[in-house]
Amino acid sequence: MSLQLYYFGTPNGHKVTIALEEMGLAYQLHMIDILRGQQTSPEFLAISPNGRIPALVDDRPEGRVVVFESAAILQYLGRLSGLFYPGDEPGRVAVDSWLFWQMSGLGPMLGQVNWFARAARKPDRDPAETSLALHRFRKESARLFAVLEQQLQGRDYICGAYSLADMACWPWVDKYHANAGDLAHYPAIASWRARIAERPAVQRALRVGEGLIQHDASDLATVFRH
Ligand SMILES: N[C@@H](CCC(=O)N[C@@H](CS)C(=O)NCC(=O)O)C(=O)O
Repeated sequence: MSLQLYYFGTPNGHKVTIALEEMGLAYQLHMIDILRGQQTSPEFLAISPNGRIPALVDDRPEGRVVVFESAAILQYLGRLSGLFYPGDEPGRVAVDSWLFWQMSGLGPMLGQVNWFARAARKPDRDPAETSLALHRFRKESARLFAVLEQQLQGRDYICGAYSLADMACWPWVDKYHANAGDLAHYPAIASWRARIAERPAVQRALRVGEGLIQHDASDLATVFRH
């Protein structure tokens, strides 16, 4: 099998399993247990120099392709399959714009809310430090949700037809929408979220790797120690 996915079950990992399942591409799964530090092993860093999942290797007859950064992986799979990534320039640029929006804004902001919310619960943290950070990242998350809500007016999917842009944004919105406030304030996002959740490929994608790794509370304490 030529496609090898290096993966852990987080929103950035789910983007890629959603794309692979939607496109019907066969792949071999390599679990990278980020709660136990496997993302820092020399073997993984040789594939993903930034030490983050996901990463993808494609052994092609003309040479090995190695891709890290989830949006770069989605674009690669879109070009490979010819699916969910328009062939015309205006359509492709629109999908790229929302992919970059997710990578630079939506994902990092929702992720920072998670981090600071956890930090705020620790007794040794300065509450002023965490509350200012939480205020900033929650506010920016809410602003980004308002942008997405506007984009979804009169559209079932972000760029009209279901695309890589939805695959990138959906796992973050699905799991962490509470970081941006009450989803009831964003009815178009709520319907979009439910519409995509019904897709069989998405449901399969979320189950990938299920049960392969067992964790306990001490693993979580390790990853959130800093
Ligand atoms: N911009 C990267 C972010 C990847 C990323 O942050 N991955 C997380 C899991 S969602 C990770 O590997 N974390 C390991 C760590 O923090 O050491 C992408 O979209 O691929």
